[in-house]
Amino acid sequence: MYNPRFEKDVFKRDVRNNVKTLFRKEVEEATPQQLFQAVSYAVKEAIIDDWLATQKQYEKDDPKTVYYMSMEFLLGRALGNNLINMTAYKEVKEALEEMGIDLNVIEDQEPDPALGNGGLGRLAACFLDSLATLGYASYGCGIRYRYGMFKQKIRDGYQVEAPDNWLKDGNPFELRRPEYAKEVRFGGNIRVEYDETGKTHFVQENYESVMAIPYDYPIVGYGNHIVNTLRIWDAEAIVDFQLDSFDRGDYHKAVEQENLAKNIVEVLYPNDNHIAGKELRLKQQYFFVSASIQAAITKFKKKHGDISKLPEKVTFQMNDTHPTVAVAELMRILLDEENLGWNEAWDITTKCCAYTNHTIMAEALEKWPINLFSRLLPRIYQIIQEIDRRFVEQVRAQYPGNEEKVKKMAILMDGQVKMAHLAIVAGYSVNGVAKLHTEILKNQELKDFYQMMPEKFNNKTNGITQRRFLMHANPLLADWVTEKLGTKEWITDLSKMSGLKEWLDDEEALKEFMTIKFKNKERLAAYIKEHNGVEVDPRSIFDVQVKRLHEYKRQLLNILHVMYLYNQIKEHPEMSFYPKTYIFGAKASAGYIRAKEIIKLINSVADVINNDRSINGKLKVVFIEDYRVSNAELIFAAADISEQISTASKEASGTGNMKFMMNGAPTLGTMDGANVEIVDEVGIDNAFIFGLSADEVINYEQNGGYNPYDIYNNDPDIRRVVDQLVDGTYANGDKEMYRDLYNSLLNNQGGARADMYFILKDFRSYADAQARAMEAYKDTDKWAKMALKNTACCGKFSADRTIQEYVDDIWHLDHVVINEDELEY
Ligand code: H2P
Repeated sequence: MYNPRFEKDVFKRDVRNNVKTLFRKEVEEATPQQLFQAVSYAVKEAIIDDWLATQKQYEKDDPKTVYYMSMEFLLGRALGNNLINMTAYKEVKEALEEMGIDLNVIEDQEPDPALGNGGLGRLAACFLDSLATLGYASYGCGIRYRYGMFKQKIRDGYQVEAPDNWLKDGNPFELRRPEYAKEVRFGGNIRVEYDETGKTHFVQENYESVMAIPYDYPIVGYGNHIVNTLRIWDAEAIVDFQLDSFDRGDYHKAVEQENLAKNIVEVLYPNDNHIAGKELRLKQQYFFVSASIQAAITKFKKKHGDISKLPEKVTFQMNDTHPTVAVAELMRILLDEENLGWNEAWDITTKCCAYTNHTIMAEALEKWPINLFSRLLPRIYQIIQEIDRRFVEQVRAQYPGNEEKVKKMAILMDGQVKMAHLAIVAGYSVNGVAKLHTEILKNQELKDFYQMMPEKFNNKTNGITQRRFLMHANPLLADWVTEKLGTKEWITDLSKMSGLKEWLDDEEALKEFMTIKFKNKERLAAYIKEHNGVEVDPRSIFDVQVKRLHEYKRQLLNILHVMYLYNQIKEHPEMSFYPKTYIFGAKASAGYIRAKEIIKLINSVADVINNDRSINGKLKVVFIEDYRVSNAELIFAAADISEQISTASKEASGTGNMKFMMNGAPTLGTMDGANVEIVDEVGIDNAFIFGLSADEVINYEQNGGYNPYDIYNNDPDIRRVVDQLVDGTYANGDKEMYRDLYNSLLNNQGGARADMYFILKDFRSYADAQARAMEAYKDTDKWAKMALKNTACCGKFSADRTIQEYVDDIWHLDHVVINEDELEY
């Protein structure tokens, strides 16, 4: 362990002591879960020393700090990752082995903290890892949901949601910090008061409030002793008030306060790219934003006093529009508590807040009904009204007589508060998450804003952390990379991976590379056998699509194509066919009916195909239950082909695509999101690209779509597959089970165009790409080269690169170094 204080014997003693004090047991009697706790507390010991050292260094250097505000942090398990970043994984594994404990088994005891849905939340987690590793002061700010993302069970092919009680055994890594609690107020009314100088004061009355209690979670940087903090907030009823109420016999009010507190942090909304517009969600947003900003200001003032200097030391990055009330909350504090005038407060706010857009999906655009918003956040609403009034004035001044512009750009319009508009107007930076996405924002979605304030717009292509998604997920490959490069530098500088290109023509190296892939496929096959009871052949092509289930991500296209292949094999048993295993993993939002139908369809197709002995196991379909960070790590390492098949223009970036690439799986995908940049890096010959371009899609959309019957009527293979949705083939004779999917492909329904996501339109070109991939795989040497080329070209897609760009262009943070010699432990 890099921690100078670490000694194997001390560590072992700590583990033993922990087992004793926590559970009154000997190591030999402890359950794996108890051992996980004991080991984690021993690791935490070491982390705490560096955490303290980091705080001291920050105290001394006084660096500028980014507060990364996010409703979601999809962390995944901490133990293994912490050990990797402490450069202690192998030592600890060894120490535990000597005690008869298997670290892998222990790691499997940790619940996945799933405080996020998909890419957006996982990105936030990768960013924290990179910020710590690069030595930048940062806080992640979020919510300590009592229940994270639900656990998915598949029953009879259907998704069933079970609560994720991730805290039931306690969380060894977190720290409760009641000394930093903040009160957050909701509702009531605003009374205007004038003081003796005639100055106006706004006083919130008759409100309900809760106490926000922070829980700090260490974010360990790689090998640099930096430990940053993820601060997630829990809610508690305000005790004094409660007692007081009891005294007055106001039992009801006290119970209400309790309930308010309990409800706010109860559960993560399981919607991905879709906003349900529930009042509780707005409460959650204001709750964590208000607490985080109050805490940031308290911290700043303690050190600096002069609030006008805030932008020099603090920046708030809003991860999507979810935390956008931050803008108004900061204004409220500056106006009402710091007593600044509007202009000064606005000047500070617009130098402190920046916004990241993650999607152009219309259903993800956050708009709140004004009546709900103003009732819940009366003072915040007043402030937004004033921001809007001044902004609309500006629009009118710049575009005289153009009321169309005002309609399109105002923050308050048609009875709604438009959060993206607020974020753009108040933010000093607006960024998209991949080149193509940022261009679409500038030229389509946010065109009016781009024209008015082009200087705010910039691109920050997403990235992922190689520490988790290569080192931890794929230790065999990680070691091989280190050996071939002759250095470990890639761990903190992923551009070094390009050195692997030297081995592209080395037969021996290619063989080793593919042997590692094979071992990882065996590992995944064992997992599938254990969890699905399905036998899959690691020699078959593992073709993988794992991500949230969403129509635009087009899992339906994938499974329809599998149905097509199955028809082909049945019809032409003699045709040349390389055995394939199609692997899916996806959660659907609980209320997203069509997404759930698609899950059922995948499982039904799996059932039919996997049980058809006549095809000799040429084709298998597996739906991995409860896709989450921990099993994702196994899956990425084992994939041969990475399916990234969203309708072009719809996937802002994607980050799974990068994880597959890093682990040596070529992309089979559309020119969408970061796929475009992946192809730029790896070359078009090392990917399988198909389908409409973003421009073509947008063009069709602007002209009312296309007619899927043209395809259905003219392509018998496609027609057959579509008909199989309603002829009972995959539904035990039930012709209605998939009628809705069938209709969605062929018929306009209410507001929705037939085949909105161009599945039939792209089908042929997808099938061609699939065929090309299979041909390529048959040529083992060529394939190995292609796979290695993907790993060798993944350098750009490190979150370290992304974060450095945020630092250089948006945040302007100071780099902090902890000198090992000065550590006091
Ligand atoms: C979203 C986008 C992805 C993007 C990610 C991170 C919202 O993720 O759709 O394209 O890569 O943010 O910027 P997801 O759909 O997985 O929740």
